[in-house]
Amino acid sequence: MNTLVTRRIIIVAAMVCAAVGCMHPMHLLAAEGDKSAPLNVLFIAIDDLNDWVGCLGGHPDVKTPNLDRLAGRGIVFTHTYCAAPACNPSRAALMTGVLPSRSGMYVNAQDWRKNPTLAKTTTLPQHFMANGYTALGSGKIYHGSQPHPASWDEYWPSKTKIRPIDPLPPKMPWGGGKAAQKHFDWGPLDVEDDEMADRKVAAWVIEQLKRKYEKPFFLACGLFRPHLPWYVPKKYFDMYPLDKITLPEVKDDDLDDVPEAGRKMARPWGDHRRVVEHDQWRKAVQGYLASISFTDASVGRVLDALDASPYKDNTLIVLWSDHGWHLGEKLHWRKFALWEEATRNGMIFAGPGIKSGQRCDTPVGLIDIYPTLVELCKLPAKDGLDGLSLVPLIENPQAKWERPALTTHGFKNHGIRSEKWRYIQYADGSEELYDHDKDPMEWKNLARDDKYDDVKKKMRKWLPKENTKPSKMVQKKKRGKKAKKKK
Ligand SMILES: [Ca+2]
Ligand SMILES: [Ca+2]
Repeated sequence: MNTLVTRRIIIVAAMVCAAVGCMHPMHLLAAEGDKSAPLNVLFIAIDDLNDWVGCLGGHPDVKTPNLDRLAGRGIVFTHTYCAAPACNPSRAALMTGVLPSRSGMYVNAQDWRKNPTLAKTTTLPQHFMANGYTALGSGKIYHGSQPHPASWDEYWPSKTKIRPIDPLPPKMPWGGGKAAQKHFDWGPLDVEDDEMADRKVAAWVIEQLKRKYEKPFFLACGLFRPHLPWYVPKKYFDMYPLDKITLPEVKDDDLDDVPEAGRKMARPWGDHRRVVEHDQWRKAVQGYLASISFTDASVGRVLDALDASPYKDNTLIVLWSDHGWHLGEKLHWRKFALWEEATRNGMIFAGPGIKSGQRCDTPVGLIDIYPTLVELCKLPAKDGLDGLSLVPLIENPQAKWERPALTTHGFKNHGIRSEKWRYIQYADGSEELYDHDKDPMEWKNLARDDKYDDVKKKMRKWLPKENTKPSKMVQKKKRGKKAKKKK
């Protein structure tokens, strides 16, 4: 209850603050170093990056000096979980502050902009614009095919085209065809870094850091890699020699104690079988690692540009990835599941007022970014946000935090992560329970052991009270013969 009380005090304080007009007059902005001047925001999004980051400890081989450097100058939340393990619903939730269970926005095939609840919300950059900021950005912030022009004053390449096209290898390295499954492919590119779309996005962001602004800025930089396909310049592949790659630890019978609903999410007969049959596992891990290091270098360039800019000391940095990724764990690939690998990702805050070199291991959510930025930038509190401001944890990473992290994948399928437990409940009522103190790989499902009934009961308390039916799909899903017969 303490957290709730504290939060209420913070909200009331923020409301009083807004009411008496302690918003910063914009002309103060020119005065660099003025502690009362509003902070700029550098908002860096990375696509599909799981915990394979040096400072998160998810993979022994990965090299991410720039992400680690950023973590070192602020606070890294080592256990951050997405609201949904897919690009579109995760980003829609983060940018609107509304959980999938409340909005009914669950999967990539829905248009978040036409969702009845989300269409009416004020997005995070819109809230900043409404409070005196210039919002500008480039790259993937919302789902690629669903940009949101109303969120930005300026966007590059344009408000409807979010990024340039990436170079491709002359032929698909994995030989193409059915085995590679379109973008489920990897291999080195014989191009310079600057030819990559992410580098063009970063270069545009860097140019914006050289400009003069009338107002404080909210500057978004959306980096696409390590999203598939894992085509990046060869030097990043060379960082990870094939014979020295560490593969994830996988138990072949891991799905035996997982309910049917979970096995359907894992689809072991799909990607995993293909990867193993074609002897691609090692190469795939190499491609993912190479893509991570490529993005790490992009982040480094942007950080260097910020440090060389007049905004070095009055800009708050937040960096996040939209969800995790499996590379064979639970015989599963990609996201689209409720286990640790698909749901965990990194999140870093750094900048004025944030102590450097901090780590917080408390499970929190990407959903918490909206209220946290609002509080850190002293904007008026925003109603209707499902996240909690993480400021108490930024101030004291050991602070008591009651609420576990919630991830939802499709209607009524939920995963709840506390410090010790992961509890999953699928729409059909079937369950999983893992003890992270003893079983960080989530190999042993304890849900059927009545010894854990109390634990399950406590975890169920955090399931969403409402489950909104999915809003309309963009494309009609292909229906199987069975569904047709029923009609
Ligand atoms: Ca993604
Ligand atoms: Ca198992």
